[in-house]
Amino acid sequence: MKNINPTKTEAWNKLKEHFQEIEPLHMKKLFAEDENRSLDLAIKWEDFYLDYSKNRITSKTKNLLLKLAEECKLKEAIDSYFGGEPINKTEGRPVLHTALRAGKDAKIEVDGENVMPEVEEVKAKIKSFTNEVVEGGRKGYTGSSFTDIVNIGIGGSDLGPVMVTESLKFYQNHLNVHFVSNVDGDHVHEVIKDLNPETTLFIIVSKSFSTQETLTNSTTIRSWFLRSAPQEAVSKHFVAVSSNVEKVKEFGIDPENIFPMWDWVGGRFSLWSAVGLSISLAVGYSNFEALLKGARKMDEHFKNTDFAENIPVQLALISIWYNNFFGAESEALIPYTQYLHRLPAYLQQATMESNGKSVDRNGKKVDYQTGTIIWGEPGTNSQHAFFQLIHQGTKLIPADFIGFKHSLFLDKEHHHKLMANFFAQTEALLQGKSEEEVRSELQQKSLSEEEIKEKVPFRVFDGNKPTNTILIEKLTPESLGKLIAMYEHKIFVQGIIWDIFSYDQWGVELGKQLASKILEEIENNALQNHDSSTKNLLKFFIK
Ligand code: G6Q
Repeated sequence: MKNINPTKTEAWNKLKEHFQEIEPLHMKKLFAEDENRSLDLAIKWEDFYLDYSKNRITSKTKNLLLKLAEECKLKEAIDSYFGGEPINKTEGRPVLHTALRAGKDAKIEVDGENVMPEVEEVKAKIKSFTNEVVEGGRKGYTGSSFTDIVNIGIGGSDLGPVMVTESLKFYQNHLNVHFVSNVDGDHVHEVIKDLNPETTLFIIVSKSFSTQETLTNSTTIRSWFLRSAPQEAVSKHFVAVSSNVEKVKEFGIDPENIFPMWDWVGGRFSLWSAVGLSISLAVGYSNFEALLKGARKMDEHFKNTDFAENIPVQLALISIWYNNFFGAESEALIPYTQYLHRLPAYLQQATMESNGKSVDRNGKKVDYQTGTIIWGEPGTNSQHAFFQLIHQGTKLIPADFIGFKHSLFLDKEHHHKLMANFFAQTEALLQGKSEEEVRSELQQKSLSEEEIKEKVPFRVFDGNKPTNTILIEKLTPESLGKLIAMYEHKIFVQGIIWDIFSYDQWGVELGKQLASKILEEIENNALQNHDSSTKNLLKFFIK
């Protein structure tokens, strides 16, 4: 991969000049001047309809952003990404979550060896295990079938599976799936308090098998389990997903019950691997396959489509436009379906852990903005919560609105109301409400001129607030796979253009190191040197 400082490109400098023209313009004017705008700035692909016309861009902006992608050698970088080159250079690994969904006919090499046979082998293991558990053939130590599954993992070994199982709840079978992640003992005790050890299956998910939270929770759960079950029952009730086979065996898990994963799959992109075992159990293997298929289709679209019509590329470039030229700091993600309520949390990790970097690929401090802050909640709930700030606050918050043409329970009355809000919000954000409009509304209420004058300023909406609308036919495992992969590739494109390494996460290490030192001090009641703030807090805690 080439290391190109984006701010030194010709396109960047032209974008800087172009920003001066665009910044004062209202999108209303852009729509009024061009009746084809909403068709030109939209992409229809499979069951997806992306409308990005409600953005503060013109065709010139689009062309300059495409030029930026070209100058930053995006095409070449995509080839390196899918081709298995070690693009995660600071950890010396390729980034191949795309191989997990590439299909059995693909050939993808790591160090000269095709990884696909191994990938397919693990998938076959996930399939047979899932079928045995779902159909009830696999039994617990007293001969009962499983009713409950507990996924024990954190970060990438938790957020993806939680988000997908929540998103696909409509497709869920009889198994109840629970997640334990936090080292907070109240989390694990709250989850296990109502579980029956005889009918519960535990999946320990830890790529490294050395994560404090996961090992602590697993040990607590195993002790709880052994209070009623004999030692030999552990092999029937505990399985693990890890790349550290030795450590899993040390924990006492039967080697038969280990689902391998690989160094070339990053934690936050691992739900497509055996890390997604809880997903497969919850919705059945065929739905898990459909999820992978959706992601594969998005991979193909991303790899093979001209950048001008390429969904992840367009989303990434528009986001760079706001982040680096408008100075926007965050992006909101508003799914208009309750099922996707964990998508913002999932994408917080995927986006912020990947692109929250301030050193470029040459090891130099950057002097431009990188990673955006992601946040959001489902609509319409969010409308009654933080939309005030998006509509009338001082900050520019570009937002993605994700909606579905069909609901799952087919309740038309609800769905029409939901979607009316979906369309109304992006329109309101675009149009705003002018002083004249507010005035005439108040005049109709027969208010005095003085009252009107006093009320007007608070009721005006500037509008001109950018949104992308992603309208999808229906929430299915396949469309969800496409949606997640779409954001994964958006993250990749941004990392390439910002000239940073998106696939490491050194920033999470320092806190971990300090925590293990402080833990020792707490346990031995022997405080070492700290800043006075930390010291006094620790004294208060220990006393
Ligand atoms: C993700 C990160 C991180 C990781 C967790 C859990 O990309 O690497 O969130 O997934 O720290 O790690 P283990 O799976 O090794 O327990």
